[in-house]
Amino acid sequence: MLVAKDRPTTNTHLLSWVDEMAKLCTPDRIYWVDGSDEENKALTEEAVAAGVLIPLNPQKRPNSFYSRSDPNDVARIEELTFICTPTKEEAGNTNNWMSPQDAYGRLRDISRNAMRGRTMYVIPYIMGTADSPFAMIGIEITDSIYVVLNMRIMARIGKVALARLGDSPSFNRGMHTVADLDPSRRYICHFPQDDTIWSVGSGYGGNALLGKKCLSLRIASYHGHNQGWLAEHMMLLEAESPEGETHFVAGAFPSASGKTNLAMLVPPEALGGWKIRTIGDDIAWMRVGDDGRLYAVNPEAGFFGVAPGTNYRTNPNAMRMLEHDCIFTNVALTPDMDIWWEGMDPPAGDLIDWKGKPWKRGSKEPAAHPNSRFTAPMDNNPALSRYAKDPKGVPISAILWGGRRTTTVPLVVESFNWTHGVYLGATAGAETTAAIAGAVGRIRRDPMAMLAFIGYDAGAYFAHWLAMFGRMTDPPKMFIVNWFRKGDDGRFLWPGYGENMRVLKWIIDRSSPTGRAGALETPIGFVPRLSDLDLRGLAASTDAVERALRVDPAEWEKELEAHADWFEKLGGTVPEALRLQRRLLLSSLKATSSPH
Ligand code: OXD
Ligand code: MN
Repeated sequence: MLVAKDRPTTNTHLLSWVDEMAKLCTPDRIYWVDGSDEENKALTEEAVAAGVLIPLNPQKRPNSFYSRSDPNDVARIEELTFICTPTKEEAGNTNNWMSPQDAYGRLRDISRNAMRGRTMYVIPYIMGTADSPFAMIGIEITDSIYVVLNMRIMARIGKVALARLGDSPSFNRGMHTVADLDPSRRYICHFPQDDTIWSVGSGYGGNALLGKKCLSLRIASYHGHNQGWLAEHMMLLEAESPEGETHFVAGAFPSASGKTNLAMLVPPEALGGWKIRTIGDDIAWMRVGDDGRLYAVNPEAGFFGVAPGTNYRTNPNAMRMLEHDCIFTNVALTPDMDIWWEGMDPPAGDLIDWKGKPWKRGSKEPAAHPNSRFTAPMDNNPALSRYAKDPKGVPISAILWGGRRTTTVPLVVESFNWTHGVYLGATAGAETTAAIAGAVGRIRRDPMAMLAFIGYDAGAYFAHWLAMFGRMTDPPKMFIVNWFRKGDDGRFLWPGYGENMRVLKWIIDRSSPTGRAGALETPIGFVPRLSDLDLRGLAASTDAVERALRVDPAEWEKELEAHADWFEKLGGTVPEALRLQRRLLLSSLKATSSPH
């Protein structure tokens, strides 16, 4: 058992807040996390002794551990996630709202004595590298050792954060307790004005690792709006062409739609030597640089990715990344204490499923939970970009809005201009996935993949995106991409994964100042013709690719009508420029597709 250390800071703001929380939660002991390797070893041993972590086979997966969450606590819970601003209008129509007074009252009630018999861990952490001018400091208080060990992978924690904080009052206050894991007493509350997060009743990643969705997206987007920058749900990649040119691409995709795979893509050999390297797989903070370009950093230090579907064919870099020093949550276990999930080669024998029950080969129930996860240090990634830790970030040439749509949306569309690009992001849609509790397979609008993460009013967020244009002299181009369109036979029209490099190549060519690739102008944007894509060595039929690229006027008329409902739902703050953009698209679609 680690003993409580002396308080490692003289920061009175921090000390008095920790005292206040300790008085409320009455833990048996308080432990300040220092982030050292010795500490990690001791905490890991403690977690193993407590049964929170199960060591995996050290021959197969050295220094890696397995964890199961409570079966009622396996995903982010959007119904119980709140933005607690003084007025409901500030939170807007896409967020759940509670008044700060009401929320603090409930949270205090649930947290009162919630840590009795437990340790209160205090985790100082930095999102961003310690030397980055854009880094943000948070302190997470938690009673979950699992959270401490995961935060260690996902952020820079301990002494380094306290050193940077010094005596400043400027840090995010993140209070987390698993309490009694009762779903009816589960709240994830954000107080943007107070720079405070309070999460109770859940130990699941996105609800409990407060540096990630809560701070780096919801709270950060609120700061970004006030301060003139963007906090986005985006992967970031470096693409090096065979000629040695480097380009940086950002992509917002809904949860569980392949951001990690895209950021680690292995290009097909037929394309002659492209290289993709990862900067980030989930979050990008973007600011305008002195040269008028948009610069992005990944504030995270690791990857908290969806495990099922990851295999040597879909993402070989991820499989290598997961070979050691990882934590796996809610996957299945093999008899020799290794991990397994759906999408891997069939297991040699029977398994133990994510609930800890025996699982027979061929069983219809999934062995791994569909939202089971790996937590992997960034440095494990064999394709990590040398720019991944660049404190000032990388200049972005192109922004992708990823849909997850089986119909209507072509493989790729380039926007006519910035306003149209923002429109495409604001209306992007997705079929729901297992990363969010609730129905799977329904279409929902997921603007900029930020529906669950905008920390303020969505209309104001769109206006902020529009306004960012005025700050740049060399803005990135914007595109929608959709790897998920299906043919009438229900099969995907585009093979995806590594082959997406062909789409990226077109995007990069379209975004470069010399504009090397051609396109067809359609009423909804520029779409590549078959001959504009490099399809050398592609296994898919050109007929399928053609269908993946098609703009169907009837489908788009319906789509644009549906956008009106969406804007209606968002309310009066949707910028006029986007409403007019919709009407313009619809009118020109009708005008150009009606027979004479
Ligand atoms: C995630 C998510 O965990 O988007 O990254 O849900
Ligand atoms: Mn995400």
